[in-house]
Amino acid sequence: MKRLFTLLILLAMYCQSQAQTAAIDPSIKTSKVVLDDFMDQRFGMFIHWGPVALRGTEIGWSRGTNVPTNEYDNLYKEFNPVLFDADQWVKTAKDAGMKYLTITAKHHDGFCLWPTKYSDYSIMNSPYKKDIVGELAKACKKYNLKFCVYFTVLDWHDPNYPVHLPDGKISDPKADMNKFVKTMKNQLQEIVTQYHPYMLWFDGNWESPWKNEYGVEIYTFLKKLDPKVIINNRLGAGQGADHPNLSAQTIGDYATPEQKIGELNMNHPWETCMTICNQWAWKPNDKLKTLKECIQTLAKTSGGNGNLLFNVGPMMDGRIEQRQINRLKEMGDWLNTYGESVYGTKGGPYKPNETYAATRKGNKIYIHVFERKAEELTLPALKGVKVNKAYLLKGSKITHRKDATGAITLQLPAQLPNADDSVIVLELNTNAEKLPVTI
Ligand code: JFZ
Repeated sequence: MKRLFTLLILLAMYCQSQAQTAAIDPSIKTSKVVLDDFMDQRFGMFIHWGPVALRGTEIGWSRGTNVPTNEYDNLYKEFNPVLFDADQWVKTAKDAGMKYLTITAKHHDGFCLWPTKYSDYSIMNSPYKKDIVGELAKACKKYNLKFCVYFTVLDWHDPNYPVHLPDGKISDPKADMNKFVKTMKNQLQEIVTQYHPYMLWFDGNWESPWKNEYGVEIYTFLKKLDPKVIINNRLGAGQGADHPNLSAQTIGDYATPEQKIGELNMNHPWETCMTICNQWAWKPNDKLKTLKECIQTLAKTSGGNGNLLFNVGPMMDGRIEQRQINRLKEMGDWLNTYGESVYGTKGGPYKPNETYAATRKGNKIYIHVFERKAEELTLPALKGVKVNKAYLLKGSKITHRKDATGAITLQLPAQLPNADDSVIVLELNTNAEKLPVTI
């Protein structure tokens, strides 16, 4: 009995020590001030790029599936994107109203877009031989965009990582995860010290070789290099393809719902990543989202208190497709008029729906009206709130009334000024940011 008791105590102590190694020291976690600044940006550009653009198939995932492994792994020998112009990409993002940019420095296929000392499989051994990551970092500085880096956790190309194909099956007994993590740290050190990213976007943490301890180790390592660097929530082990939630145990600073708009959350930061077409990497004739879809996606992410990281896949010659540049510019034009209702706002107090989304700042609520379903739009009651004034953003006055239940009814103009999202401002007698969320 006594022995069993001792055993149980030892077991409990062991479990606790395990839990401690797999948690981050709260004192090194990214501060709220830094994360609030990140969430004020609201809109960024994601870029998935690499030698795979020569085939037009999906980055990483087409290696060993659509494209034979050996062929895929040799594409870099032909990768010569002579029309790559970092200023052009960053200007495209800037003109779209984007405030940050995230480049796949290394995706699951293992190819490095910067001259790393720790792998031969990099841009320096392609015919192009220019530091893509460095050029983008420089251009972002020039145009005042925050520069961010995507870095894969799994690497199907690295012999030290035990999985070599997208099927996730362990195939390599010679692999050595300790060496793999060491290389990862070395490469991240290069990235953080040379390019000073604002944020690091990890991915590929769902395969069995990856352990929470590695995530803690990497997070801690990065925070020593740069206490301010922001880190997404795909660095801990064991999550699936979707990463909508955060908890105290999460290794990372913000949630990353993928290819869907995150749910409204006033408590923790999140960023939806979504493609402008269907594929992350460039695909010829890929289906481009309509301007309506693009703008309403941005309005609904803002309305849910989240950011939108909107992805383009540049072509093999180094250019972003003109039709994508045009679409992004149209978003920028909309933001030129309506940006006040997006940047630096909070989501809510109403949850986004198919007809409208709401954002708020100070004593203002911005109602993003997607559709004129009727002559009037009725919004649920807000307790103790009086609307002093209602008007179209950059436009004329809107007639409004409050009924006995407190519901707010807005008289819509015969035609909404913008076909995709017209914004109505409600000026309140109180701070809108303090209101509880309602439906
Ligand atoms: C991941 C990447 O795999 C993808 O290539 C892209 O970079 C995106 C932003 O993030 O998306 C996933 C992650 C996991 C699965 C599918 C897509 N999965 O487990 O099927």
